[in-house]
Amino acid sequence: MTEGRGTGSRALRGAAAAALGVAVLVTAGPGLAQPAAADPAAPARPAASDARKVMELGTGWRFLFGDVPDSVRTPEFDDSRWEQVSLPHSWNRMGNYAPVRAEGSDVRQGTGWYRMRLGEVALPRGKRAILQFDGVGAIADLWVNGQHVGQHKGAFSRFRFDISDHLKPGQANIIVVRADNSKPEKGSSTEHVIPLGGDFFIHGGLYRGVSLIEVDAASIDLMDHGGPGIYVSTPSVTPEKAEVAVLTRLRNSGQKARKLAVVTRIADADGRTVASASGPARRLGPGETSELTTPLSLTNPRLWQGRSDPYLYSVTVELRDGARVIDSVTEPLGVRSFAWDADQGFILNGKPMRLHGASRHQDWQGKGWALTAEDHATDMAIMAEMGVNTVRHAHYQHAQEWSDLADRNGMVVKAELPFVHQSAFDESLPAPELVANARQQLLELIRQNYNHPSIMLWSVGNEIDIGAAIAALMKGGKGAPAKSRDMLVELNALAKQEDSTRPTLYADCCEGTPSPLARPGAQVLNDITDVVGLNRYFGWYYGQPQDLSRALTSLRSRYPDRPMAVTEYGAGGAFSQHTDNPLGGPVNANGRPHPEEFQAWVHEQNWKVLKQANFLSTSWIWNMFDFASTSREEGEAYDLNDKGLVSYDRKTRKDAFYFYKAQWSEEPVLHLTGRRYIDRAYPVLDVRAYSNAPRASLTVNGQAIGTVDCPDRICVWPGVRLRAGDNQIAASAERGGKALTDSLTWTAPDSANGLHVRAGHLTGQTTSAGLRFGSDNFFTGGKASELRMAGRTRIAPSNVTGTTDPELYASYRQGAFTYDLPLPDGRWTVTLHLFEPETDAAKAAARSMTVRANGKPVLTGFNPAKAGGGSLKAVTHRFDVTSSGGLKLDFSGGDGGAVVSAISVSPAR
Ligand code: GCB
Repeated sequence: MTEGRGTGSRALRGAAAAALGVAVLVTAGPGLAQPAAADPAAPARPAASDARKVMELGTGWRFLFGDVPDSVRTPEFDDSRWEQVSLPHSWNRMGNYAPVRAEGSDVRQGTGWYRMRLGEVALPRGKRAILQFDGVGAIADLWVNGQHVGQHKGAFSRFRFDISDHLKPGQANIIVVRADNSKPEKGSSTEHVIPLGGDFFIHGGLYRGVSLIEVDAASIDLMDHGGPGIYVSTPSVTPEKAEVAVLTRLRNSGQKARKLAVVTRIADADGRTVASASGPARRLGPGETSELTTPLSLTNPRLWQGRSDPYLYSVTVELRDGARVIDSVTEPLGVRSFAWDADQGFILNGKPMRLHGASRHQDWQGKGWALTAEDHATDMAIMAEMGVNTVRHAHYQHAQEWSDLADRNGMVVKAELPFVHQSAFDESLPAPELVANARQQLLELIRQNYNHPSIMLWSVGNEIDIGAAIAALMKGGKGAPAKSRDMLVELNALAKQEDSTRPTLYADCCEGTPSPLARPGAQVLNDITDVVGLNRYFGWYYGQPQDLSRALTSLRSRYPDRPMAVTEYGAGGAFSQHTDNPLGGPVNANGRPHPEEFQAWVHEQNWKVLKQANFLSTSWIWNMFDFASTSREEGEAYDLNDKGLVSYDRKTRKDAFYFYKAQWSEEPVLHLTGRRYIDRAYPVLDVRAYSNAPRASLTVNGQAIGTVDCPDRICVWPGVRLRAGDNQIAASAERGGKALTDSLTWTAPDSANGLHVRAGHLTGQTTSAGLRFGSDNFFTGGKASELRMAGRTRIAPSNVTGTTDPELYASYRQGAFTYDLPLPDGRWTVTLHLFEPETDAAKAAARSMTVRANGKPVLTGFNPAKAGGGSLKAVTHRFDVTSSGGLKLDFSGGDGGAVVSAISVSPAR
């Protein structure tokens, strides 16, 4: 399937659309000076024309959350005691790195009221006043001078109201806005506003800008679903020639007919006109709208080449009434062709290009959704630093500033409709009002973002059946699957009707996965859109990372003709939770802990599979930044989804960030992992670094450890022994003639004190007696299990009795396995912490364990239930051994296998 070569003009809409005529073509050609490279830091948009005046209404607002009397809408109302705020503003704040909700959090859902005294607006004759809102969470109602002007439903799109007839000449004008982010549920105001659910919080308020636009009554249409009124496409692009089509939509809101002409101009990045066209004046009657398409062409165009050369032209359309320019709009133009292909993946300007990306949510710690232009720029800089070349807008329309940045930075973007999680509150069909709202938000998404060259996919839904699947799971597997297919089919058709130049995608949660949410009998949704999007969490919510490969291959054979993308994959990562070995135990994905090293491991393993799946067009990491979600208590955080590679405040990059930076960035990278795991549990460990250098060298306390190759951009120095106390770890490498170094300090325990291993668990534990156990490590074989991982956010406590430390017995390693403990030579006392996890009496009675230390049996035919007086009773077994070249403990035990919860080795007395 080849896209990006559409007809270039959207179908004319509505009977009132009387084409003004096709303009005269003037082309400027190759003789022109080469345009300069696009500057990613250049201002967001060319200045507004003289003909249209834009006034930002960023300051002077008064705000109150909650119930207010009806008189609040009237000009006379006294708001002097309300809080003074400036935009962007939201009352919501949440998400912190602590196990409880932080004091300053604000998770209120309901109505927030904003009032502003506009002052006198001297609207010249023949002009209109348009109030523009760039984004209000989630339903906005506007009153001007006490009169209700209109309502907009949808938290992410721009909308405008013509307030001309509500303004009072010669007096102050009072604007009142009600922003409503009530929780969507049956009977609520947001019952029929997408999204009905999702793993993110809909922040309330005027969280983007508001502006007042003064424009001629005859203008480039400002009332086209919040769109710019001009729509630029490139029906054909070759290195020699680009055909450009500019659809302009005009509106005459005045009382009399006008004769209007349109002049369309393409300028290069230096502002030089490289093509222009003007058409004859045509009549536009009062109240009429009209569309015309202007074809232009560029000879030897400089192509928009993704991150390597995101060259931008601009298109300016001027509207003229006689000799007067009465309106003008400038939009970006990136000349490119692209395709999403089932076999070759993504193709840009005729060449296959490997895309690798991450998703981004629009919230920041302490700010919620109220982001400034600098915040957006910071996010983009961090993503660019990591080497991302494609961004998924999770899960809704992002700010124009952000998409402008994506254009200028050469990111390939998947833009998204916020149709997420569910299509009804129960098993019903979606309500017609909900479908209508989704259609409205889709039209807004497409028209408002049509001109961003970075956007190359429209996502029309994300896991829209998962809400019903979760509900069914909670009812013990009973409950019908969602009935969302027809709605998705309808939205997909609408997207294609609106924009023939970009394909559509749906992001599916479950088909063919071992997820408990893969419902038998669920409607198939992956055959609807052009591109199949897969949110796949192998190694996190289910399965092992390497299982991803088989899952992708099998879905590819099910959908052989459809391009495929992994729309999500990832793992949570906490800054203060660590593991000595990511294979040591199962992770509690929906709870705690989320060791940072485990997150990095899941990414290493997933990327290994994704990198080799050449048919995939792209993959997007979930997620670039930690983001707010009030349904979460996980890792070290509250109200946060901790799958970000970067902290919520953007200040700290997790290890996994550097893994990808080493994979993707052109910059030389050398990063020692585990820099936050300072106080180590073990004095012997594998030192690891991520680097795009071919090899790297390590010193510990100034002593050379060695030089290793860095296959897959991972350098490992195995079994490095640290001294007691502080250790200086330093790595060095060279890439492209550039010397790289990285260093950190770790504190290690004294190896003379032995080793203490918590079996079957990802993190360590300090006992009530103060003995510190590291996480499970030094093992081969066996299976790690944890007692009752239950609960979405909490682990039930261990109910093993007969010990002052039941948590030590909450996990165990089971089966036939070996521990190779790197102990110094000497005489040791080994304590095995054991119990019988099996509550079935016959099975418990059948267990018969044997343990050998350096080949010699130290326990034979041992039955933990018998020794402890029943199942779930702690027992310890102690013996002395002499180690030479380490201590090897072999565990075996017939069918039921051996079981051990902890191994403690201390110097023999
Ligand atoms: C998903 C959802 C996304 C969640 C994510 C998670 O599949 O699409 O909204 O945030 O999983 O972290 O569970």
